[in-house]
Amino acid sequence: MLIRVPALVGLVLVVCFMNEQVIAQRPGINKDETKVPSFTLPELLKSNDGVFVETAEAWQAKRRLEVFDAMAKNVYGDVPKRKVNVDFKVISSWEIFNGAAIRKEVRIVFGDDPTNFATLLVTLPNTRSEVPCFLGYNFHGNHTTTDDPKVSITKSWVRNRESPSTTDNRANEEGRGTSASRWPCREIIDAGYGVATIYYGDVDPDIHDQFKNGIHPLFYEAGQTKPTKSEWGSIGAWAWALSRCLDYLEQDSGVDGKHVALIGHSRLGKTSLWAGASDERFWMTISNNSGCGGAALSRRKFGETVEVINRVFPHWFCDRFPEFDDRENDLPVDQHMLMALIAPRAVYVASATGDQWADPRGEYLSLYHSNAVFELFGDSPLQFKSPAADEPRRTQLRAYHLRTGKHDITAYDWEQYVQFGNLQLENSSAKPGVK
Ligand code: GTR
Repeated sequence: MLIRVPALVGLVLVVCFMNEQVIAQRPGINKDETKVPSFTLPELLKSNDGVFVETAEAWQAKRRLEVFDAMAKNVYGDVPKRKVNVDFKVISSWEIFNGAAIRKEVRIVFGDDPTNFATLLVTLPNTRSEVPCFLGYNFHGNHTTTDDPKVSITKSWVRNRESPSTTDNRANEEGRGTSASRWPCREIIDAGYGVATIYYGDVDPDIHDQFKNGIHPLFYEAGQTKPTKSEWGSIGAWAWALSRCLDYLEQDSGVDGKHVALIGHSRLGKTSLWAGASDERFWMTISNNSGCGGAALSRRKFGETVEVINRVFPHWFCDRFPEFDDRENDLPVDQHMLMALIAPRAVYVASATGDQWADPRGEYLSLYHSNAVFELFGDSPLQFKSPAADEPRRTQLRAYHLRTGKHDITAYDWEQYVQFGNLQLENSSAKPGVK
């Protein structure tokens, strides 16, 4: 019997997402704090040669590199060495909000084939000064983040949704504005920030096809057909492309390239954390409900586990990560190290009470367990006990909140991020919208 390839891919996806839902309710998944196993986290400050680093300089020059390497080789994968051309072109721009903001679409071409592109949607206050800017991926296409009829619709593969906003894995007009609540653009602009968003599937479609689509093949050496065991999966590729977005934003005269904050929800929060750890040009990193493989400590095995995430999403991490399925204690790293890699730049972790799958306590604890490194840079320590719901907690460089509600990114979350951004700018005596 002949099965057409698209039908087969569709079937695999349906099974994959059924699996995702079944697993969320599966009895074997622990959502009971008293059943969290006891564990010891890998030492942040102890170098591979056994010597403890004691200063910020030694962390930066020595231990940080070791931690980054271990995190890359075992979890997210290394970026391949091959160099790939990336070109930017502003393809359109127009005014919105009665002239209060300028919006533009920037085409980012990866490699030599001009049809291989992603579109960055940039919205900036219509001032003549450089502004700090949020940068983050969206899940379903730029046109879903706003009602603006001028925003183009991606032609890339998109996940089918229950609503009529997608047809055969292609986006359509019906999807326009359907995720606008996650992108409160007017409020962000009024606060003096710009906002840039890009559809993650333009970079690498979120479907496991053995890395044939998306940007991975551009990096293959002769004869190579998929990333090596320690090379990047999809999260690594998405994170790399955020750095290319920053390359563009640094050139945009309306953006203060030294104040570009990464923001990401869920799998895209995992991505923003890895991008913030990988590229020290990013100013601030925000993880919204990122969970397993993001902010949550893997060793807690609370909610989604390493084994589950690797089974359901085999393309997200590097091929070495599944070696630690149900063997979290053998992992040379844990996610507190991801937080530490961001120091001394600011990091914000947010959880939601209704999102136990992402392990809110574990998300807080990885921030807490990064104390040793942040303190080297003069940050105050976080206390062990998690804050109560809707009571954000901040140090100079780190912040956390547990929002009441479900797995989502809401106006409340954004308000906290903008406030934290303002505090960072005040501390560095730069103000939004002012050079
Ligand atoms: C879930 C997955 C999580 C999280 C989430 C999302 O199915 O288990 O790790 O990434 O998807 O991205 O919405």
